[in-house]
Amino acid sequence: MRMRAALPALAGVAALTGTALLATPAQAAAGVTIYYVQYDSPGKDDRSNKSLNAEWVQIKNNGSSAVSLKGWILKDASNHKYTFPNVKIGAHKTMKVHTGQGKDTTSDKYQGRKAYVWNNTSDKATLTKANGSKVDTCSWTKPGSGHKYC
Ligand SMILES: [Ca+2]
Repeated sequence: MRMRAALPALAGVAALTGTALLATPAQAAAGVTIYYVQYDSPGKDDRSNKSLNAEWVQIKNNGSSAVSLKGWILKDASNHKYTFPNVKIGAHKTMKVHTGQGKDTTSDKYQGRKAYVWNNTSDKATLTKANGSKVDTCSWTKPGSGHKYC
C-alpha cells in the first residue's frame, strides 16, 4: 500500500499571519513637543541676565531620530518670537530656550532678550515649524509654582 503525500492543509495558515501587526500606541507623542516651562523666574524679577535666563522653555524630541529646528519659531501669546538657528535636536534629547543673553550650546539656546517674555500670570507658548504649521502649545493661567510640565 502506497503512502499518501502530505496534505496541503497548512496552506491556509499563511492567510492568517497578516493580522498580527501591532498597532502604534496612540498616547506616544511623536516628534518634538514643549516639555516644560519655567515661566516665573525663581526669586525676584530684577531683570538681571541671570534672572532672565532662569526663565525658559524646554522642548523635547520624543522621536528616535534627530530633528532639524532650522527656522522653527517659539512664541508667546503676544507674538514675541524666537527663531531657532540652524540646529538639530537629537533623538530623545531636550533643549532649553532661555530668555536672556548667552552662548548657545547643544542643549541650551538664548533668546537674547533684556526683558521677560513669559508672563507669570498667564500665557501660552506655541512652537511652530518654519512653514508656520503648529507643532505644540502649552498654556498656563495662574502663577502657581511658576513652572509647568506640558
Ligand atoms: Ca516670567
